[in-house]
Amino acid sequence: MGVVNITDDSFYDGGRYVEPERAIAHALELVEQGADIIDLGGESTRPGARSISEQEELAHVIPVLKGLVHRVSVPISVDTTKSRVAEITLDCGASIINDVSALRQDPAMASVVARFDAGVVLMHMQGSPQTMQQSPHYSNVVGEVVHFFDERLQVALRAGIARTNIVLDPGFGFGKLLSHNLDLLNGLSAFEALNRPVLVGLSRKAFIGKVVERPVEHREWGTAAAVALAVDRGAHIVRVHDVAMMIDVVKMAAALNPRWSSCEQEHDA
Ligand code: HH2
Repeated sequence: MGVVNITDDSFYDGGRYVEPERAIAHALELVEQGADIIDLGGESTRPGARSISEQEELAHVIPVLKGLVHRVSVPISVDTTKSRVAEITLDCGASIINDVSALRQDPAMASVVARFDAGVVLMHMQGSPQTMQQSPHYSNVVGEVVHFFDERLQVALRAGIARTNIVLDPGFGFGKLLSHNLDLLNGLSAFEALNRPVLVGLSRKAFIGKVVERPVEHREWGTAAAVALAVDRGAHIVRVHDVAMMIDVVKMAAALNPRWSSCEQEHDA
């Protein structure tokens, strides 16, 4: 999943793709590089980010979505917590809603996703983007995130979302200290029990910066190591800024793990 943030304050690419033509060109480039999904974001979720209105978010996302939808064959996902943004973007051709609040922020979100029969990413976060890094606390982060997914899956299913449309994401960096992020990455295979694809968003995140002691623009090697381990531990989808680089990392990590290499052989057969 290649990330395109149409914002001025995203933690890595903020300000680069605010003009629709630039965002469209970047998304086309990511598809060319091998992205299987494009994730469009109109509002930053970085710690302390300013909330924006529905109108502002739509003004960021819609021109880019409209410019892309007939030019790419990969599914387009929209990173939003607002049901009205979901509804309008799904109507304009998006097919996945990436909701970092896991359907909790907007009570109408679940029914919109169900009505469009859309894909949905349910991400774990402790707190909200405004408060999440103030004092994250867990006694067993992996167990608590599994429990959260159990509960959110029930909510999604009760709202009429098909089980096969749901992807789970432990939410790296969202209300987590370094040790929590490392425990989640180490324990990623625990999510297999939930029988849904697992998405990880590790790309250039602050916890990687803490380990490698580098600013955001020099975290690609740290990201590569984390992505390789995530694939080895069962991640099905990796959300990244640097598709060209990470596609080789994913291919190599997948080739080394019988779980993924046997999938490939089935496809080849
Ligand atoms: N991370 C970010 C945003 N959206 N969605 C999912 N499902 N998982 C993630 O880990 C995730 C996400 C943060 O990254 P980015 O979009 O690059 O930054 P910003 O939120 O500042 O726009």
